[in-house]
Formats: sequence, C-alpha cells, structure tokens
Amino acid sequence: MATSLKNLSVFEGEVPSAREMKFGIVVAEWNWQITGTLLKGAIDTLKEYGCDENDIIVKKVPGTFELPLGAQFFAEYTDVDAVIVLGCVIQGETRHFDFICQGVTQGATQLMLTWNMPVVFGVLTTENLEQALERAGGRLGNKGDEAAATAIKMVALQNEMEANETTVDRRTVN
Ligand code: DLZ
Repeated sequence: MATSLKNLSVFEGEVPSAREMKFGIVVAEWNWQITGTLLKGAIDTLKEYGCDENDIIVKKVPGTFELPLGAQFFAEYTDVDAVIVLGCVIQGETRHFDFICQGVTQGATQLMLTWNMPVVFGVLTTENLEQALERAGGRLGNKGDEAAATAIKMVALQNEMEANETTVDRRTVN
C-alpha cells in the first residue's frame, strides 16, 4: 500500500516559505471526525511555514464527491494560488466508494490541468475507520499536513517558473 509506512507529517525535501501565498481549502463534512482533523493539520502547517491566517480561506462541502466543484469555485471566484481538497472515503459494502474515489480523483486532476493551478489531493481512501484515524493525527501522522506542504511546494514551483518564463514557439521545431 502506498502510504502504509509513511508518516504523513514528515516531509521529503525542503518546504519553502509560504509567506505571501494564498490558499483555499475545501473540506468535506462527511466523516467530519476525520476531515476536521485534516483541516486543523493543513491550517497549522500552512501557518507554520509562514502563511498569514488571513490568506487561508476555508469552505465546506457535503461530501468528498463535491470537492472538485468546491475547488473550481475557488479557481473561478477567488485569487488563491492553490486549493487543497480534504476528504475521507471509507470503504463500505457498496460500490459507492469506487465511484466517489474515481470522481474526486478525475475531477481534481482535470481541474488543475485546466486552470494551471495546484489542486492538492488531501483525501484519505481507506478500508476502515481505524486506517483513517491512523492518518488523521494518529500513528501515521496527518494527511492534512502533507497536503499543505505539497501545496506550498507547488506554489513555489509555479512562482519560480513563471518568474523565469521564456517564450518558445514549439511549432518551429522540425
Ligand atoms: C454517499 C457517501 C458515502 C456512501 N460515503 C462517503 C464517504 O465515505 N466519504 C465522503 O466524503 N462522502 C461519502 N458520501 C457522500 C458523497 O461524497 C456525496 O456527498 C453524495 O453522494 C452526494 O453527492
């Protein structure tokens, strides 16, 4: 399993300063016991790396399936540099799990590529509540922390590349 041994609150590589960066967070109300903790982790991490509290805008949506549209609202109506989507889908006895996971993954991917804006996937997809608790401030850290660090890194990368932008007409290559 991809994250079975990883502590999500211990980051690979250096996390740049988040000063002057602005973030939107969309959080699902479904499984709030988990997503509320992801939210706290994300906010604490953004602030820890220098983001001003006033530059963090939080909006709630009913469930994980609604996260991409919530993120699109940020893209459309605000000037945030990145959006973090936070949710928790726990495997049940029906195929709802698959549909929600597929919907949010494809939606978030399509959104960030369309808008050329980081949309960071802070969604836990677990077999049971215990696995989710382990990744929401438990033994394996907090997925919200990891999502926030990723968002900061991606905004820094975009800022750097925009600052060094060169214009290339790729059609002239033969
Ligand atoms: C319906 C549903 C189910 C069964 N499970 C979850 C879940 O584990 N996590 C979650 O965030 N949301 C769940 N939902 C709600 C859907 O995400 C969505 O809000 C509804 O299907 C309405 O579109």
